[in-house]
Amino acid sequence: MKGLHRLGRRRRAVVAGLSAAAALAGAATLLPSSAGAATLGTQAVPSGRYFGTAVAAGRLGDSAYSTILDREFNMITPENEMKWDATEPSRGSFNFGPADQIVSHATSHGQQLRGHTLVWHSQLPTWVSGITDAATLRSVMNNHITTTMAHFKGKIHSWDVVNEAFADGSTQLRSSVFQKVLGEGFIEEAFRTARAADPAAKLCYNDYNIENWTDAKTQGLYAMVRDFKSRGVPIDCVGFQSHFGTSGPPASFGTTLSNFAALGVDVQITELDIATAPPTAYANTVKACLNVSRCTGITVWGIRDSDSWRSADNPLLFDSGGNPKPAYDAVISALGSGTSPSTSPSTSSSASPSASPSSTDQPRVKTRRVRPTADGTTTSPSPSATGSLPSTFQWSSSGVLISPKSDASHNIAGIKDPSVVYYKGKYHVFASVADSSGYSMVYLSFTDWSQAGSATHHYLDQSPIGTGYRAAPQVFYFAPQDLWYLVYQTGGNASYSTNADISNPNGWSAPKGFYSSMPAIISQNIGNGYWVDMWVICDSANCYLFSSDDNGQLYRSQTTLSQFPNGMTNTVIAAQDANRNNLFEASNVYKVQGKNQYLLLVEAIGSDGRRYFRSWTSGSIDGSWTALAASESNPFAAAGNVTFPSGAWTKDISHGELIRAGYDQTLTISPCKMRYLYQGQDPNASGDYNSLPWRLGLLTQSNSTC
Ligand code: 9MR
Repeated sequence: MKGLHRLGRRRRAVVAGLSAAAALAGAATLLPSSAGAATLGTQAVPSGRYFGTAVAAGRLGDSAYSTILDREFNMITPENEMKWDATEPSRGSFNFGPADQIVSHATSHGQQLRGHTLVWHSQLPTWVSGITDAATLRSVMNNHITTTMAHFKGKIHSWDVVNEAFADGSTQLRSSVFQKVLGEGFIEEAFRTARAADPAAKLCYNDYNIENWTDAKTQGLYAMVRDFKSRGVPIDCVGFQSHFGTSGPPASFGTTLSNFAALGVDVQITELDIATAPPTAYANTVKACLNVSRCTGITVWGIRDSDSWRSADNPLLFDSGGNPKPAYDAVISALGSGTSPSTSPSTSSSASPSASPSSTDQPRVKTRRVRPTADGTTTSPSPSATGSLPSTFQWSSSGVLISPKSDASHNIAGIKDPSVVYYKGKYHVFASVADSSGYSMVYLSFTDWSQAGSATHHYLDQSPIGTGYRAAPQVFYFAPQDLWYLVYQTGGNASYSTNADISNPNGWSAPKGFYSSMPAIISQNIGNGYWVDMWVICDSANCYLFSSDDNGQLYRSQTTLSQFPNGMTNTVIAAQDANRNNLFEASNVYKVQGKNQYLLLVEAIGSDGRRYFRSWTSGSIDGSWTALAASESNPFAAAGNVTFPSGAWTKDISHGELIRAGYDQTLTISPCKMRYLYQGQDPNASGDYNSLPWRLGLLTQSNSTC
């Protein structure tokens, strides 16, 4: 990271970092309850899912209600407050008051939000249902979507863009003003408008009676989603309302979820309630979701039976007195068993973990190259994983392990942005080196951390990588090509070099760009930021390139595994925060060993101006991301959750990398006894950002339970 031309802005950003974490699209900032007894939300988090409820603004003042809400749920759907009759009761006159009340409750309690709903035939004011002219209705619909989404921009995890558009018992759309006046194309138009309005929100189609696979309505919707995906119409998720009778979900519910997921959309259970709340029916519903890795969360449609739209059925998890019912225990226990969901056909997240160099590491071509499987010393000394990621972290830091080494042609102020793999009995570290005149990169290797300080520094500007601005390296072995890749930034592009032998610093090829130019979505959002910190991770089908803009956006592009490194396209905003300090730079994405789970780390700037890391998890690389330890008070890593037995040499826990369990393109980590190589600096240092005395140290997790 960190361009030459960034000096002034860096300092301003540090000073500006005063506000508390704002809600982040695609990721909440806090867990709803502190560590302790299992709750619905905390039980869902380890598998990368959320557990939500519908909330009525009018009940927030009922403390029995809000106590359960904040203890149990980490996702909120406003039950009625975002519907058209509430938000735009007369044309062009918007009222977001009741919805804002819920949003503000969610934000201050670290809960994410589902937006419900933008285009629906019901709860639609008569001024809309009476429109007969297509041009008027089109403009009214698009304005409603744009204005509503703009108001909540950056705060909504998923929007129900279109609700209940299909007719019961049919593959066709139901009759509605939208269908009659605009034709069936209104759905596509609504989704396109929605994407433009808030590119970071997941866009869902939501409906009921679509849970049974063979139902005509299910099939009609399936055909529409397949068509949308094949034509690039922006749809990210399908919401299955799941208002069930006493027998609970149909036997084919799991098939339905996985078949939709296989189209390349997330699936969510959005309005679950079951007449009389039989525990087994609830458990079966939860398990159906857990069995599909793209089933990203479950929302029940209300908290207590007395809060339900069908209260006579007593369909919820808490009785009217707020006591958990037997169904609650069944859900808690089903969630607890679901931390390793089986794979849906849609995802490739079941890619073999790379801890053992046996599977993905098999080279296709026999060459002179040094192969990672050449001896038995290739496995990282990371513990093998049978555990799960915790939701709070504690670390112990080493002192400074690696300092810059200047030579006749390099007068280095700081060593930064390390990337590290353990391969053939050695740690191989790549890092940026900075001084007031610019950035280049360095390579060193050593057998043990006690040797790190004495390792030789090889300056990569002497390799074909060459001189000029090169920074923030990431190294991995790309098994399909039996080749090492170094990914780094070169100012105007994300670049890479390759090398047959990681231990040969002169073997790197000259830089090549991943893109022909900065993707449009980045130039549209980067503002005064900088395009930094490129990061590649692959599953068994695709490779993804993440980057940051120091302006609140995390971007993601993708290509197929077979095309890599060519074909990086479809750049989208993977996460966004209105306060750039909350989502600043140095993002890492890892595969968690033994699970269909990914871990996202993003460096943030705290209210004290110091750097720290936030974390999220997801069942797939393309999200959605659920908060893990994502706030200043519960960070992934910050000075506050790190002890320094050999002296507190830094208050910044900044740009670095986890020590991986393997070294290939899957970037697999163990969730146990984690170690993080990071950059820190003397807290009293000041001056130009690029001349700060950054040094490298190693965090070791001290609260690992596995
Ligand atoms: O729970 C909602 C209830 O308070 C409203 O009176 C009703 C009005 O239509 O909508 C209920 O929520 C519905 C949701 O928005 C869409 N799917 C069906 C839900 C239950 O009717």
